[in-house]
Amino acid sequence: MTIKTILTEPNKILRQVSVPVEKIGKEEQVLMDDMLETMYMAKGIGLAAIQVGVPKRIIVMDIGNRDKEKEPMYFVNPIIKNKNSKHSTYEEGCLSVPNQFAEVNRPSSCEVEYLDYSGNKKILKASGLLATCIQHEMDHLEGILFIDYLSKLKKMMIVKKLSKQKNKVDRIVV
Ligand code: GNR
Ligand code: NI
Repeated sequence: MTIKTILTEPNKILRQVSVPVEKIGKEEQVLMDDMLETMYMAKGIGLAAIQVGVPKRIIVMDIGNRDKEKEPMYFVNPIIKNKNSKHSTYEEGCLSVPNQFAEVNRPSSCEVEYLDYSGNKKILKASGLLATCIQHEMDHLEGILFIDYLSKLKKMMIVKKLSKQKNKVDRIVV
């Protein structure tokens, strides 16, 4: 398995719309394995393929307790259905927006139809953190980041901070 580099904002690749997977083959399964390992290494609870630079509609998640056994979940070509009209607010973070957190309002529950690791069709009813996380990941497939929901000013401040941070890192590397 391979740890991949997670792309961070600002990066145009993160704004791409990801493409449906036609067939889940070895290549897709290796990608899912690598994504999961990368996500665990970064201490995240979810990761979309575009975050490692691959524009395919693939998501991995594990919202389980970190100390307990791993509970990996794989979503290929997910579709969200029956979004609850009741919303709830979560403090969200994103591995592509490092060290920045903000409250985001989303439907409190939803259903998601998807293919699993082996290509079997599944339907999952999600609520709580699971619902929030799956919607956050679905946004990545459309090129949307949680900071897009914030006020222009808040978003600008975050992007500015991240740009500065990137320049710093570049200087050290160079
Ligand atoms: O690790 C993550 N935590 C998180 C917390 C609240 C809402 C969404 C998330 S997803 C995030 C990992 C990530 O960036 N996935 O795309
Ligand atoms: Ni994210």
